[in-house]
Amino acid sequence: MTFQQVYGYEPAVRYSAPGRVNLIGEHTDYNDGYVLPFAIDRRTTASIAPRTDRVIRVASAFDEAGGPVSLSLDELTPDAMDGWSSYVFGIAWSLREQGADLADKTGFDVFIESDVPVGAGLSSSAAIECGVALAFNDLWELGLDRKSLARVGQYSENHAVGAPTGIMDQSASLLGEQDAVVFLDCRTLDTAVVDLALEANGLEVLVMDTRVEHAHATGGYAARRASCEKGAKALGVEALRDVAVDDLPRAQDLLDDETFRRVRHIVTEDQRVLDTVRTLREQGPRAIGSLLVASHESMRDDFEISVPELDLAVATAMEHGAVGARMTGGGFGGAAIALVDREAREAIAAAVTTAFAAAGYREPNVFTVHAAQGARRD
Ligand code: GAF
Repeated sequence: MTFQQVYGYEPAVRYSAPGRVNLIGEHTDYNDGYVLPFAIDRRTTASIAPRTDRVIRVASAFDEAGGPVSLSLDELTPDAMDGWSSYVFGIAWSLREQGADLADKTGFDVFIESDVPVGAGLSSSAAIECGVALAFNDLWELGLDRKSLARVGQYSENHAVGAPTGIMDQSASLLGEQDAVVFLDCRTLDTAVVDLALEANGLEVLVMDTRVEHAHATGGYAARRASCEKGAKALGVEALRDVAVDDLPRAQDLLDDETFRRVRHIVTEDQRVLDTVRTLREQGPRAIGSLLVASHESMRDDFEISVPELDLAVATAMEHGAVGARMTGGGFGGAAIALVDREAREAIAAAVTTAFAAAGYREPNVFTVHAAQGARRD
């Protein structure tokens, strides 16, 4: 299915935006903390043509129902949207909610294609949101910068799609740069681009998608967020970002065991992000392996968002010589990453696949990713 096949004419413009891998800094974004993601070389493309009325029509290559779904700019409310098309309509709604005047704007025909795997924890949803946000911002001449567009995407995800997520994924998709990670302070939205230098060091990042499906609109993600808010309140801070590693003994006295372990993950993870940035700058990527592994252990034992498949992928990669490995993204399924020597890639991928078969798990999808440029007009 193509734009031409759905709408009967050619699109005027194409915008694309990438998925992301988070190198380290998990669940720290909604605690006003630090994250270190990178945009990947898997992208979503939005082909678009302006219309003369106020209707937005949306279709996609992956929607088996085929025909476009329509919504007028005058009917935009979260209740009027459902399914994957709310990732597109939600952006128009969110732009308006964030103050854009759409009163004299006209709509678009939109067609979405993507090679970001869905449900793998690689932010296929943020890739749609960010490509569409950049396109609508340009075509409607709204003049928002990329950090504001990340907020628009997060607002849509939170209130139109209904997942209580942070700002990391949209920031990575909009601000990513080739061969670099995005160091983001989620309180101030200050960013620094940090060289990843994988190629110069003979390294690659392997994604090990467990194909265990997760959904952040329900369940564990929201529960973890609530635990963090409970911990911050009990400790009298605005957000867990304001708790230092040295404050943890006092926190342990004040909190129940489960809340304390959630807090400990966030506080130590923020520190690991800072340590990873310093290590990358001073020593290069080969020196960050133990930080990645410590992050995984903290998510497995303290934050309890891993699953046996993710633990097996990480353990097998490490046993077969990975420099470091950890689950990436929100957890409860999805993917782990391993930092590996280029020459060891095939052997580690094969070992993970063999270990999954031996454990009776679904065959994992193992592939290499590179740090790529963020959202752009193609
Ligand atoms: C998901 C969310 F969308 C992000 O905001 C972030 O919280 C992540 O899980 C965990 O670090 O990807």
